[in-house]
Amino acid sequence: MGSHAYKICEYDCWFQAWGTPDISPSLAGMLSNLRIEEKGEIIERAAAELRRGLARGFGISAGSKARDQETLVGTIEHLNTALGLSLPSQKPEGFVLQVTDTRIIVAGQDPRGALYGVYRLLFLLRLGKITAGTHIAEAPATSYRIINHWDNLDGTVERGYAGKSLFYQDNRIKYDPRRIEDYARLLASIGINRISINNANVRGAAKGLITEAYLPEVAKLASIFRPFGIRLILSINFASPCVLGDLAAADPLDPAVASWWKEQTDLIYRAIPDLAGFMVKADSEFEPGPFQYGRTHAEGANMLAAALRPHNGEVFWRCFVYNCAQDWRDHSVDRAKAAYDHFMPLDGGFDENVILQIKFGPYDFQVREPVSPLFGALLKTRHIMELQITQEYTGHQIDLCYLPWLWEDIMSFDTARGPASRVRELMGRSIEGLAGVGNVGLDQNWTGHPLAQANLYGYGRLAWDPGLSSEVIAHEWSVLTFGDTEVAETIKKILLASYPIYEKYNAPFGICFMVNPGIHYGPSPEGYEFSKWGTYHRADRRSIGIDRTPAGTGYTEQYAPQKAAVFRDPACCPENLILFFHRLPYDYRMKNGETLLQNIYNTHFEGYDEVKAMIDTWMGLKGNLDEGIYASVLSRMERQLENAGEWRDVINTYFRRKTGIPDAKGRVISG
Ligand code: GCV
Repeated sequence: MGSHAYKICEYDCWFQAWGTPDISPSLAGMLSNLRIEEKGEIIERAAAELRRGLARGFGISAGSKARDQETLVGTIEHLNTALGLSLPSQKPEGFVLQVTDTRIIVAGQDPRGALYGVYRLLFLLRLGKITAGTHIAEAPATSYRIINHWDNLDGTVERGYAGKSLFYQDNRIKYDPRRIEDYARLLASIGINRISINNANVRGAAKGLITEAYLPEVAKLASIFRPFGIRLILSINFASPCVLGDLAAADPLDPAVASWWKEQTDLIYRAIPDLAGFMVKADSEFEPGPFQYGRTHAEGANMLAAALRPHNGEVFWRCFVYNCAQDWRDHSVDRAKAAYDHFMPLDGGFDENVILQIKFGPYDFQVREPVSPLFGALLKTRHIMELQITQEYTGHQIDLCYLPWLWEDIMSFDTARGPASRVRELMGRSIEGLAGVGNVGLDQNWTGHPLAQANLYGYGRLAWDPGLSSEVIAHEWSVLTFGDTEVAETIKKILLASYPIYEKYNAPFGICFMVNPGIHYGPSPEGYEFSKWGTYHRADRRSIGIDRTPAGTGYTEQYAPQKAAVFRDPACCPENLILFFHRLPYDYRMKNGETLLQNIYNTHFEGYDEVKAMIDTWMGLKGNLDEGIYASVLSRMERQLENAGEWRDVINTYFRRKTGIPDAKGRVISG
């Protein structure tokens, strides 16, 4: 096995000191002579990023002596006018990357495009994909490539597993500006262009973030992200006119409320003129919203949209709206139907600067749930898809779970509404982008689990190009992080195996929510069964699952007819989702000829064994990998094994007790 060529620095993520093995003298010659004549915050940042990347990454120090070899960076318009080039125009934020025998040109459609082109040049250099003759024209498929922080002003991070908040401490905005700049670099390098900096649950001091008490500090943060092409979003509390102002109610149709928001929004934009807008979690999990006043979500969102419109701001209105005070005895309510039921009737009723933010599935970032039926169905309302990069239900960044594997599956989902109706084909058309709940914190390596950096990297790459496979992303990330070595190849394989392994020892076949309530780590088969949250499986001694066909809750009918027909029929329904859609007896025959129960036993035994095998593979890397990373991953994998063992034993025992049926293969399941 080859050894790594350089000392890996976890903090640097996918920007390592790569060295120059793959760079020919002629490329090095061109790269050491940069010509960047354009002025402007982002273009100048692009120039600085190229200089920095070349120096730190490849040891090439770029001077600016005129020679017959050079690298040009600028906007297409500038380069065409100033240098008489005839570069073709690209889509917004796109770029052209051209390499001849004497010249490298990185030309952006706009300054952001040039910045993205610079990062692509650096990464492609490392991936060994730049040669004389390279000609790349690229633009992001989507306009909205957002990271959502669920950071609280006291410094905690809701569902954060990588240390405290990057932005806050003790109800103050407090951060290390160098670190924020490094974060902005990481994000811009994968194409992120917007970031919300506070929790969707706007509680406590965070309610005041939009007031003069905090705005000057928010503005300073915005100015660190700005040169990287990243605009801030603020999460707001719908009841602000009452909480911050002196109004008795926050009724969106009350002119006094609308004018309160207008004034407050004007004030906010005086501090941050390029704020991207507000994110709103309304009428959800105890957050206030328009329902309190008998108003619709369109009425609520449009009122805020009116205040934002003069500033080119937008409302990111979340569709995570459901009854979180359900009676578990009541079988007539199905939480899975909530988002579609609430928002589909409002299609066409939202203003142009309202963007609905829809979780990828109908529940809540479960390990396996179907894609929300709103995608493909909403035709007259702007919307984006929300993913979770932080591993709330996928192992808390203790267990290894490479999320692009799941996201590739989501992108492949065919909504069956018209031609080219796969999610990846809708991206950049009806689905205008992605919002991902971030996975970083103050941990030195950003993500807690060193390999969870791949999830952040993968998220950005997929928002940029939804057609990328999880394998390509894993390859890029592994090589950029670990070098082009056998170590990187092994780590790539470990990543690609990790999601199916996690899924095997988790809640079986799309049943969802068998986690410990509240914390959402570790098994508790009935943890949510008799609670108000609306996520039940109703296992008894014969059967398990909710019938979501027309004979049951009718959720299947929210999909296009062709899709509904697939989900309706257990014989056609994808087996990894079969318990999401159907109530089945334990002796139901799965495609492999074994019963549902036996499949549950099998997958849980296998999941545990596969974690063990993964640890063996990891241990095979000892000596060939940075000792610190090796040890920190190994210690997490050992905790993962414990977790997988807990899942295996709790789930298998639960079903063994319910059914009285032993494992057909005679393996030990506790009594
Ligand atoms: C920000 C889930 C999480 C909550 C989160 C919520 C949301 O319910 O458990 O922590 O709150 O989703 O997306 O708003």
